[in-house]
Amino acid sequence: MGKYSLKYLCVLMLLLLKTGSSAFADNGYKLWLEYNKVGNPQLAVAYRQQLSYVIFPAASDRLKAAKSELLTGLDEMLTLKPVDAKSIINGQTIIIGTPQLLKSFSIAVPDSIGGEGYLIKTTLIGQKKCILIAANSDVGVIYGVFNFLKLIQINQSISKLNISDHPRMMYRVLDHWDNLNRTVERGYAGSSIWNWHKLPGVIDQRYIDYARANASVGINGSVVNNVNADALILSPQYLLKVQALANVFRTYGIKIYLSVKFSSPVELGGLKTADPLDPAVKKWWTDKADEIYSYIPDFGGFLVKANSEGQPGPQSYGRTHADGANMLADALAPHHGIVMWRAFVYDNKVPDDRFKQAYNEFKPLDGKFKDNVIVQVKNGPIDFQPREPFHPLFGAMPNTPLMMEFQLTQEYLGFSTHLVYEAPLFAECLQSDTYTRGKGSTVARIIRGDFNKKLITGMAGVANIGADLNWCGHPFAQANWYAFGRTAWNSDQSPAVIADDWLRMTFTDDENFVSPVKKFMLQSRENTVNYMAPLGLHHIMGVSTHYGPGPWVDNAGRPDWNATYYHKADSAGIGFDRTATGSNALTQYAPEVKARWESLQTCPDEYLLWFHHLSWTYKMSSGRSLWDELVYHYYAGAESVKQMSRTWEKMEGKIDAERFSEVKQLMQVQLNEAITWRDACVLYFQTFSKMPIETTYPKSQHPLDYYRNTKFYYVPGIGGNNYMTN
Ligand code: GCW
Repeated sequence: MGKYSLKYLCVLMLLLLKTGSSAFADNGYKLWLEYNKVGNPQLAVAYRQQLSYVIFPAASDRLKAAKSELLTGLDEMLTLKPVDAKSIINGQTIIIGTPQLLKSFSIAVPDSIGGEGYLIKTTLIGQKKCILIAANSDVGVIYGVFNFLKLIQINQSISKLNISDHPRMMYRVLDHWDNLNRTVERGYAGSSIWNWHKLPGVIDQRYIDYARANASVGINGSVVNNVNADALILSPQYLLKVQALANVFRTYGIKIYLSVKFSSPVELGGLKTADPLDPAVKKWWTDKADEIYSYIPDFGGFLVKANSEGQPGPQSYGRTHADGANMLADALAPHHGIVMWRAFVYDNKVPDDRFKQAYNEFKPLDGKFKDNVIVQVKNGPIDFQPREPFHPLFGAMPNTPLMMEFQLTQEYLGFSTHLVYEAPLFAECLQSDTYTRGKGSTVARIIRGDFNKKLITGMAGVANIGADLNWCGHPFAQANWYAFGRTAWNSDQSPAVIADDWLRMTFTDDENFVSPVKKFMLQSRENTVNYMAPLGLHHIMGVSTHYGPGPWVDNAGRPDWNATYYHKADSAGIGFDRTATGSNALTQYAPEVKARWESLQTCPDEYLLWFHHLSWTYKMSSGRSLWDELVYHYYAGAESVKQMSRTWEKMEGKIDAERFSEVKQLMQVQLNEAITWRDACVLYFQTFSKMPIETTYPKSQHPLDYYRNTKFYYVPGIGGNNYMTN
């Protein structure tokens, strides 16, 4: 091949790569920060014109990071390198900064946007038109820059901007369930991104990109280790590694937190006890906190799982959760750290209904926690099931800050082979009305402190991130990380808007792609509820691995780990009676909520079997019998996956070939697994109902025993050598 033709080919290749041609591969590493070229030529010209000059003197690390992001984004999307300017060129300048810089241009930044908020607006400064990004702090500037870049990513006009935004929640935190040996509990995207062995010496580019991605959606905290914690994390050797991560995160406004094991004073400190009221124990934690802050001056604080699933805790010494949390809070308070104390507790004594335990243990402690403690409550009362009613603790502890805990990793939503967009799940819980402060006291308003301004506020998401090239295992699982950040920032944002932005930023702005794909994203969680656990069924997955269906599980280590404990199917019917004739868990809700869910006239189908045990022939509002309705939902769920994959096939050529093909294959796996869920559950429940499955439905390919006897080896999400099975 001649010299020129080779050069020509290279240039052509580069051009094609730059335009994001769908013929080329994209492994998804860049997440929603793809910074695709702006395809519309007029728009690109207008952007370039308005952004020809930049006034952005960046002195601090954070401002430098913000500036570098801005320049990278503009270069990648517009092939634009704006000229660094000192004065404003009319209509062609973007000016960015905090009050200090903006003072010289006589621009005031309003206090109302707070420490982390920002303004993005078109304005006149000395008769000259320009775009202004302003914030009260460096981190506010970072958020402003990311959101400005987003406008270009989603191809919005920047001619008349007037945006003012700030986070509604103080602590917006990812919880990693990552072990020090790099396994990830309930992780489905490869091993832990934290390479503890190479830390602190080697700073992987991933840590920086992780922090960038978080900052782009306003996440400001990261708990880097599993709540089933290893005491070693507090050893000097590991604290040095944690410090190295903290140094990376700090640039992007992210604080580092650690999960701590309550027995650390014994395991690490050699004390005889971890009793929170013991002076030596208190001293141990106070000294430990001082030591941590000597490494990491802006350390965020501790996350604690205590007296739950075998973890040590204050109750082992006859003390309460408040005693334990407050002791740690005292140790952190001089440094302004916080304690996130989890309410996910259920003890071994097997209560009448696990649903009620957290409320029973925590409600009496309302108002007894120190100001820097926040109680972290899972969205529902059992455990991140495909659908749960909101946790009855929301609204029940008016004098205690409650931090929402959502699970982004899809432990109960099909791991990383099922496309499930979780924003509708978040919204369903957050918009639920607790009625505890009258009509309209939604979960969102409770946790953001609308009814008690003194409280600290926060939201946590159990991370779905691993060392897979695309971070989250499934290309669409990235949307859950993204949506979590956006929701924690402002829980009133609609799942549709978030999905729309994410699709445009991650894949393409092509309406013929965005619109059909957004539609199925919004439907995807309901699909999965349908083929896994419709009508309020819950906890019917495989034992221990939590993979695949396991409605027959009746011999797990504890009664409340059995599926049969929850569905209670028998010849008379199915469902958990939580009304007055049953466990009476409904009394934990406000009277309005209780009344609605306990009456069969008003209880929505979605929650029916959460609260009622009903006969197989019970007549549903659709006119079908309960049995027929159940079967209908299982079949509709699997069918919807088929429809989704048909829509996806039409997307070929609209995005890069690599992610197109990966999603296509994953959808086939999802379909097969959905059919397995459907057939296994329908056949199993039929052994009780003894009622027929309509002949128009496709028959199960296998008998029930086939599903019961199928073993799955090396299911991801469990550490160590635990390779078995259901
Ligand atoms: O649902 C259970 C998970 C455990 C997890 C626990 C928790 C980290 O199966 O793997 O442990 O919840 O939230 O503490």
